Amino acid sequence: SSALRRVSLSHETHPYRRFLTSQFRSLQETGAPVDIHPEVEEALSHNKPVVALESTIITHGMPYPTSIDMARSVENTVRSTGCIPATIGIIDGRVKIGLEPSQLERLASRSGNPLKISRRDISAAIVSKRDGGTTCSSTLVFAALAGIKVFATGGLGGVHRGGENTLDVSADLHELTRCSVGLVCAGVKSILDIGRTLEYLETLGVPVISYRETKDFPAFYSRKSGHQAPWNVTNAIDAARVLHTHRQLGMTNGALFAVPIPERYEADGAVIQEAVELAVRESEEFGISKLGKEVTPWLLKRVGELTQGRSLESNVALVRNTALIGGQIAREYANLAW
Ligand code: PSU
Ligand code: MN
Repeated sequence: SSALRRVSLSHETHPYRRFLTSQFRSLQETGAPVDIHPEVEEALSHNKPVVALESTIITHGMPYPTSIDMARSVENTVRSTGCIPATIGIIDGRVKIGLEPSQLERLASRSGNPLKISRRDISAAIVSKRDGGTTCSSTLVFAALAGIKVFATGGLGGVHRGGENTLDVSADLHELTRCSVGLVCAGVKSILDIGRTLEYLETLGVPVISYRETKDFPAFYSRKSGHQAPWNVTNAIDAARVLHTHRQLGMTNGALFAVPIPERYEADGAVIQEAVELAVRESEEFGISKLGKEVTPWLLKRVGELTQGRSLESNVALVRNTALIGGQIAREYANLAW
């Protein structure tokens, strides 16, 4: 029918579709070592919503088998919102945008000895045919490359405590200035200097938006950090509109949406906070805080030990929550015209 023809025609001529087609073509032409999962490619080319997910949280952020259970359940949460999940990682020197179940298992079990891959590591790790979990920074790179608009995870990296001296500032922050992706997370962990992280994001011009009734910026395990975000939104439509407006105005950087952990985990938050303080002190005492990329995984592991797994339970819950909100935002975004 003519109505159908119109739909498919407008589909082919849709600027987003054209953009993706050229992107895919140039990826193929350069022989880039990137495999976009057929389900993800199908969704992207029909302007169906996709949510990107990172994999350092799987390889270095949680112990096995919690990691694989979390990875699967978060993908299911994304599906429950009507979106397609694209967990991003590196397998045998190829970037996977959307992992097969066996590849997810391979990363989680660490059978291929995966590296923690941030932006700086990407190309050398590929040439060395390594496996890798992608951090927020490298996941942002690949989400943007594929044209995925929303990326959900637990915690963004940030300015480490003492960062004013050590210059240990996560590459995640700077990456948000390069990639036009909405990153949905539960704030930044209190293993970091949250105030300085927000200052740095302000300097970089990254929009920071609390996803709640107030501007309170959440602190991962607890709903409040004591710091304020400059903005808040209370629903997925407004969040999608912010991303959309940003793009309409030609601004090519990303935005950060911070969703507080569900209320029932708030009590655990206080207990976990004590463990965080102890772990940070230990990391300074043992010299861990000088070990670069090892610092964050060490602190995450130590907090898990000190809380006998309670931090892990909260962690899984908050990632599922951000995936749910991320899916809702991605769905609303797909309803907005380019
Ligand atoms: N915070 C968490 N869990 C994590 C990470 C951060 O609560 O798994 C991971 C994310 O992949 C993040 C990375 O992008 O650590 C930041 O590491 P670094 O501080 O080395 O930049
Ligand atoms: Mn660092």
